[in-house]
Amino acid sequence: MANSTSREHQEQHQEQRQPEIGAVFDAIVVGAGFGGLYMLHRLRGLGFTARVYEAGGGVGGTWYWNRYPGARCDVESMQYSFSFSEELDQQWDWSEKYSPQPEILAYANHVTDRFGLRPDIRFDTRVTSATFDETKNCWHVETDRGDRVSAKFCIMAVGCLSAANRPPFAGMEDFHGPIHHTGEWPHEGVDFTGLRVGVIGTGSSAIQSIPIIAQQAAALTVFQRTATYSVPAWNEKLTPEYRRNVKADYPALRAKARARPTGFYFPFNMKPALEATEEERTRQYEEAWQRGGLPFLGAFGDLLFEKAANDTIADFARAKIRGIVKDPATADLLCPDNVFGCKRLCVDTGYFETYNLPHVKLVDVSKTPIQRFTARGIEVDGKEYPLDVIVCATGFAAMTGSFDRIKITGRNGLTLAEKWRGGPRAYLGVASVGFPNLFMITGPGSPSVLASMIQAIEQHVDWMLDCMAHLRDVGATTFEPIQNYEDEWIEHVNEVSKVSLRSTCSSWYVGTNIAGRPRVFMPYIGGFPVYVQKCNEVMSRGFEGFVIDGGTARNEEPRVRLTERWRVPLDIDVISPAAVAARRVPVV
Ligand code: N01
Repeated sequence: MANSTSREHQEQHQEQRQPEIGAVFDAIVVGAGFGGLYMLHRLRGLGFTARVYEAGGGVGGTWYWNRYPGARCDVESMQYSFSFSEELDQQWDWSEKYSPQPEILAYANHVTDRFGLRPDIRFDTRVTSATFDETKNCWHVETDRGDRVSAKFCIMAVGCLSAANRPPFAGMEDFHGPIHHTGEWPHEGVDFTGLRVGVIGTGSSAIQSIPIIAQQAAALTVFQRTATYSVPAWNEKLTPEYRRNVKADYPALRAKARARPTGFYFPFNMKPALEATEEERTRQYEEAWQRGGLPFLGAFGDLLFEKAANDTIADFARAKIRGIVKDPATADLLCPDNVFGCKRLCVDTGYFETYNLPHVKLVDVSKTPIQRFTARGIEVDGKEYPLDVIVCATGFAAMTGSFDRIKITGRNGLTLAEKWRGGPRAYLGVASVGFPNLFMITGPGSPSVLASMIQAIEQHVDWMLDCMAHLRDVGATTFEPIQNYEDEWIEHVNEVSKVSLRSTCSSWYVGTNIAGRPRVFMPYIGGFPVYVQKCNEVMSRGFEGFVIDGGTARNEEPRVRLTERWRVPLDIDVISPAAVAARRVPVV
């Protein structure tokens, strides 16, 4: 497990450290979540010098910040983990099917120490700006601790869901009690015992935390703007025998996961729901419900493509809610009326059951929004709800918010924020025209949040390292996408999103969870293996679509191929939007 002594020593040392001025590295990495950690490991493995800056006091990214009660992964832990080291896979033991945040954070620390990564990371340090120097072909990076360093490559490992969305509710400053955001939870925890608690939001963070907060609070009021579908996790302790069985053939499981649109493996029924009888559908949904979790969406093959098929799973899920929640009026409010799985599906333990507790109330703020915070609570529709503490489970400025926090300036003084004003633009989601040698791990336009994040991270990092090693081999100075390739990719990302029902509702996938943001479907929904194949092709064609400049630079295949392990057969039989689009299957 994690070496806490070396960590404490390191954190203490960091507090006292002097700013680094003038240091030059091959690569600067922004963020020490899973993306930054794996990037650093690979950079070092290939002999690159690197500095990682991390705003938090430790590694882990999402799992460092999101310490709210009940936080846990909802991709099974034995898949929600790095796959690059078979020894690591064999040595680490996950305790639960969906392991809790402290255990995932311990894993991140374990990986950090096991691979000796900590010395290259500077904690409690937020990168404030990154500026491309067109005369020296390098990036100058500045931090809030006065560091001024430069590097040939700048790598954004800033995460997709890292910039907390704190809606500017009127009167926030008047509220007499604490206000916590789930994504920036106090490290010492929050004791809700005997308190009147208000939770704003009913997304994944709320759904995980509400049942636990309800156990402690004297009264809990949940302010719901949009009802959410949620499937039971049926979380459980993993037995040694289960772990042994998985580990006996771990590489095969990893390979199967890579062939899936989601980047993780679960049983998937190809049959379209609309071809099944009602009885067969109900049986299939019931079985899938009993297995629980995100794989519920694999009950039939057409659920995210055909509205009529989606209606059948939505009806089933609403009936489940009505079967659990005793008060019919509350059950009505909790029943979503949008497309099932359109917003990110939630996975819960006892969420709907919580509303049967006498001290838990649901307040609908869909038609009459939260008016203001008062000194003593929250006011909605002229009524004040008295509260001692407020939890904002209001989500994130997804995909681009963490880029927006850094002033990233490319060629001709153009900032990334300016370029992305109408929506993010990046070729393959890895790099953007006008920003040479800047890589984005799980950037917008890549599968990222629609795949298992750690697999998506590993594939991106491996691709980027093959690329960087090639640039070094040929003595190239810059690497940058070509405009029409970037444009075509963005067009493809948009086109393929229309094939899926996921693009039809308001959600953070399209940026509309926050007023004023452009509506653009940001992740690539074509399916993980489809995307991987595209990345492999681009590389095999000598980085087609990129300009490689300087030295003896050639657009040719790289010598180093970390990406070999990502060459999986394209499982076209598994329905993904790209597969559907390729076959021209008609969809709603
Ligand atoms: O955030 P969200 P989250 N007034 O955006 C509401 C991942 N994750 O932190 O739907 C009132 O989903 C908002 O309402 P609406 C996962 O990918 C994973 O919960 O916009 N309400 C919504 O109900 C997830 O999808 C896990 O109408 C307001 C809620 O706040 C993503 O992170 C666990 C409001 C925000 O929900 C984000 O999840 C946690 C306002 N002004 C998170 N503004 C796992 O299980 C917002 N809301 C692995």
